[in-house]
Amino acid sequence: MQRIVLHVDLDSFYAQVEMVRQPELQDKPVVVGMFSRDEYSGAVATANYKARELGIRSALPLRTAHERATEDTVFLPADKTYYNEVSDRVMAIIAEYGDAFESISVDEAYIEVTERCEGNFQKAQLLAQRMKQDIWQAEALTCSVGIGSNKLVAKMASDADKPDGLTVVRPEEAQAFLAPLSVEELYSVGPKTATVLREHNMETIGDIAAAEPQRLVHVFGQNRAQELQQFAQAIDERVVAQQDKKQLSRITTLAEDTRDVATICSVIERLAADVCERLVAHGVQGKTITFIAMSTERDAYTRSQTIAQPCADTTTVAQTCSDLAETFLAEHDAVLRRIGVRVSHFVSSGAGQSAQTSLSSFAS
Ligand code: TTP
Ligand code: MG
Repeated sequence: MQRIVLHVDLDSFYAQVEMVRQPELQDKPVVVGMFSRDEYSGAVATANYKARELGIRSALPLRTAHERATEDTVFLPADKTYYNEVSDRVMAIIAEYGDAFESISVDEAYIEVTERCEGNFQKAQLLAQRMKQDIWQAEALTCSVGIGSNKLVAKMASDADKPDGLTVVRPEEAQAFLAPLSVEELYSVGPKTATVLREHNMETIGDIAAAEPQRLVHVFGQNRAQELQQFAQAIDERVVAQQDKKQLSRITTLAEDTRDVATICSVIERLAADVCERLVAHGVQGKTITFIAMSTERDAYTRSQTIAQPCADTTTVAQTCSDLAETFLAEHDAVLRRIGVRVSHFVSSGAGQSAQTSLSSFAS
């Protein structure tokens, strides 16, 4: 079956999260910095696209960023704890869409979708659209997605159209897609390697792909030469390493915004059944059950309870979660837009089934 990998990269991540948190920043250049003493010392973590137009980028000294800034540019200190929380929620959504899921950083992940999409790129494109929509609905964040026949192509495809892009590179197009890009854009090529390649008159990835192998071996040695040429020819067999799941969750958008307990509990029942089905398939049971609520104001709440005996049965999970929801609604006047059920704190149920079992359900 044709292999299909997706790479997801959130757009100007820290800055975008701040713009969701403070909508009044929406039309302004926003710079998130790692301040050391004050907002003039340290470096830029990231800048939104308006600030990038002013020449402000990641790693630029904040002093220089201030010189380039306009009067309405907003400088904010990085709030990593908060970005990690948002990242965890987004990653949980992305993980639901893959047969295997591997997060690479706070805002980047790969998913393998070969089996789920039956090797069909059209299906992968639809899946990516649904995933982007889901992330948007849940968190009001945009991301750029690349689809390719391996990690290398998927990652380079996600870079090709930012922000909010979706780029599909089919296997037969992969070499032509890479060929015109300059050598430093190739995965694994840093500034040093790029300089050496240029000294040998290789400017583009296409030049590396077409180089006489012996010429590359002479410069880089057998192993590295082969690796470079394979990457340049869009060959990459690195697997998407399934990370140990520490939790399983299912979140859905309610048919209508509501705070009606009966309606919410009936949706919880459905979500709990889905989560428990997957717990069983993974051969695990969980001790902590969480009710996830997102309000029409886009505030997110969680309420958890740890139970005495780990379980994977729908009745217990649904009942515990419904109790949590009921208590939450009694304490809060929030109207809910999305709700979710999460089970975490796993212990093995000894069923002996593989943790690699592919997940068959999509978040809706
Ligand atoms: P990136 O994905 O490299 O950048 P980005 O998401 O801000 O922008 P893009 O739209 O181009 O993807 O990095 C993710 C986050 O990591 C970024 O928002 C802030 C943080 N970061 C730093 O703190 N320092 C850095 O030098 C870089 C590159 C990123
Ligand atoms: Mg990013």
